[in-house]
Amino acid sequence: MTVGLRFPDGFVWGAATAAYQIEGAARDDGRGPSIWDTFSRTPGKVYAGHTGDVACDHYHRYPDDVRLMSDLGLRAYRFSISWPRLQPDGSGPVNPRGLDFYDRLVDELIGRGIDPIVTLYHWDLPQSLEDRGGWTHRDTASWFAEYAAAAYTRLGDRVATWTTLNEPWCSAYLGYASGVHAPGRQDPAAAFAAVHHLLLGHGLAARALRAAGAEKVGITLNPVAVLPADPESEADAEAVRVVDGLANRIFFDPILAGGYPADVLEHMRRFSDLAFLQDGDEKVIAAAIDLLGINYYSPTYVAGRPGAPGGGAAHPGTEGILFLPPAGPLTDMGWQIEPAGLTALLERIGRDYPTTPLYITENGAAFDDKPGADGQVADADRIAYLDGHLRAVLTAIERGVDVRGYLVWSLMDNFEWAEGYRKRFGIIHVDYQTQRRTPKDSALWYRDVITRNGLPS
Ligand code: PNW
Repeated sequence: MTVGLRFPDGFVWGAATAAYQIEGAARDDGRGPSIWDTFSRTPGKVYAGHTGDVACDHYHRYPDDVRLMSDLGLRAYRFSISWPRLQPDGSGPVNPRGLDFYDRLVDELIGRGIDPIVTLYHWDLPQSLEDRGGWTHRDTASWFAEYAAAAYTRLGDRVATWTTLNEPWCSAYLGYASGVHAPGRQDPAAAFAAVHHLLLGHGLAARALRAAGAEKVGITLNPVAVLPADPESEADAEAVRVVDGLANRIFFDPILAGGYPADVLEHMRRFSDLAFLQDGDEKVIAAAIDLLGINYYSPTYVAGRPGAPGGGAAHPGTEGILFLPPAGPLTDMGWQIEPAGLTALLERIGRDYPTTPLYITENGAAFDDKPGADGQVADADRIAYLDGHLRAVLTAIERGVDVRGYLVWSLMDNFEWAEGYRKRFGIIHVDYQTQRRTPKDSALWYRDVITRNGLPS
């Protein structure tokens, strides 16, 4: 039976954001500093010295923003909770005024029939925890579980879906190995310790949420859609295996298959004595989950080439592997546009880890959008990107992969980490001078997709 361009009944349509990227109000109501405050205020780390101090001022404008979501017909909204709003020092007493904000936001969403999907950690570690070692320090995993329980206690009566981490690949490798993200450390051994403690934090938090009664618990990963430059080449297949281990199986296998793969342990041992890996950890990390969030933007092509420099500091131990430069049509991030990469990735996950329902928790594109003379933002390139990737999702579903929902990145233009405000991912345009929001053409197109539960053919 062909489903044409329609999605399965009950498919979840929504949009995603993250606290530090949109909230602003960095010093309001007792919020403590996070590693992204420190990093963005350090000269040279973020484009043009941009910070999240004001961002989209969503902290004050959330009722208007939720109204916009409702106008677009969103069924779900994925946002993250700022840990340092809840616990200014990262552990210990909870700041009730920080929780109040999320309480009001959740009520606003529910009042408009929009399902809240919470991300507990989208990269804004409390600075005082980084001062104690951050994710290289084992206790951070336990503090994270305490924070998760505190958030659940207040919001769990209204929020059904809880995800622990967003993209631990970025937190560990960009934060601790290449240093292009906060906290900006450059030490591969620290990055592997961070990988493990992030995973352990996920497992402990999942257990705490479950014990407290959470309906659905999950995690969001950004698996690298790694493809061989030459599908016939054995050397390229070997390069794929290495990069897939380092970027993907290092997360998938502990979470979904009971432990780290032997080849990945061996890879890590080249940089670390693995003293962080203790008896029983893998059992904690393998806590059952109800959903797996997948963030996809672009594929990565690799080739086995003796003497090639490898993928740089974010890919420790990949010397001898050539990471091909992006080719063909690119987004404003310089990322290659290739929807087939998403189908391939989903099919692979569906095959190797078949029992977990998948949600696309992020997919989208940055383009250099500007309002025209009529005030509208004509972003045909973004519509084409989203249309192509939704077709790719549909293809995977037709081939039997259990994909339950799609959340576009992002609801609105926002602080794009090291790129500051110069990269625009929103389906809603934000004028940062006036904080004026303008739904782009893609937002109106998306509203139509949601209404018909499918794509215009
Ligand atoms: C994701 N990379 O970040 C994040 O979850 C979002 O907060 C972010 O705004 C979005 O994608 C767009 O960048 C990534 O360098 C940042 O491979 C960098 C990379 C991947 C994902």
